[in-house]
Amino acid sequence: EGKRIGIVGATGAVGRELMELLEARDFPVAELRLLASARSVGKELTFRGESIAIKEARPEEFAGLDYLFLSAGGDRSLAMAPAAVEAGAVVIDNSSAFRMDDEVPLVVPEVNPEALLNHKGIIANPNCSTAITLMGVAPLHQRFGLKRMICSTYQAVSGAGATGITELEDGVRAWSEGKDANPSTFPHPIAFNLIPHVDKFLESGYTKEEVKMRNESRKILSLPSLPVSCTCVRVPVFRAHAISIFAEFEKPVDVAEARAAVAAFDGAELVDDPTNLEYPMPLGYSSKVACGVGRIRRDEALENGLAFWVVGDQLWKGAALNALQIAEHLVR
Ligand code: A2P
Ligand code: 11C
Repeated sequence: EGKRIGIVGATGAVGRELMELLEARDFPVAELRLLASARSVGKELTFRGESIAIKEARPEEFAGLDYLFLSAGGDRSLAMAPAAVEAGAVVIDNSSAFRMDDEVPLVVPEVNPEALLNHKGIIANPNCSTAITLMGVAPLHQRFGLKRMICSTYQAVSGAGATGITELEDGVRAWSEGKDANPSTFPHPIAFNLIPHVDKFLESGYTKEEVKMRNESRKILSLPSLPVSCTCVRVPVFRAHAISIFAEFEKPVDVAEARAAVAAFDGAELVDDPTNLEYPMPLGYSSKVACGVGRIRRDEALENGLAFWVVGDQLWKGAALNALQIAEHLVR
């Protein structure tokens, strides 16, 4: 039976990928309402060959919806989710607004699908770096029991939305023409650079993005006191995040068993053949459903430790795909 679907943020980087995935994955859509800011009224987008007019996201538009995907930033989620639940829709929220709310499940379907059973109308989609990181961490946690995690992210510009993508394109063009970059989305030029700063700085010296990695990993893995330390870095890559992870486990680790656990995990792909120069990279993991895991080796600084590398599409597993997989689970 077809579902009535709404997308708030349909014109954004994540919203457009969500439309593509709804079509490509044959989600049973009976009606699609595309919602954005008043600026987009008058524009149209195409879904299954049909043109759909964009409307302003207002509570009246939520009536009769089965599922509403929110992808227009945390403030819009806070303002709109209660009205959508009131109207009877299940809200799948891509922002950080509700993720740490005890009443709201925070779900990566391959990792903690059981959390979906207890939703009260709002389900949170994790931060992109966290979701992708956990696609490598979860199979190893299931096998060896995670005790501690230290990581550095290499985050694509798509994480900052459509303007992040154009800012990298503009920066590359400016460089090739011998001109100065003119950053506005990022705090510094992003082309040919690395910026160790994603989201706002906190008193502790960590950024909000780094704290999301800690808090969201704890919630999704049901490990409320897991020690996590993270440095998040913006890199000049278009749409796939990569994460270097050092993890300590309860049980003695074995690299062959770790590789087998990753290879058997739904949604993860083992790409780990250094002698043939095979390891996952952002170019190979853009517009790809699976996340790649490789460089698995014994960590020499931790007890029962493994070092490894995970790559996944920020706009897909980090956002639109994970959100859609949540809806697919609920429909099943
Ligand atoms: P619009 O295109 O009308 O500004 P991105 O993450 O790529 O930056 O996209 C942000 C998305 O959030 C866009 O679809 C944008 O719509 C939408 N958006 C921004 N502000 C609002 C708002 N006040 N109400 C609804 N949607 C909004
Ligand atoms: C980035 N991870 O790459 C961010 C974007 O909490 O959903 C997503 C922020 C969030 O900039």
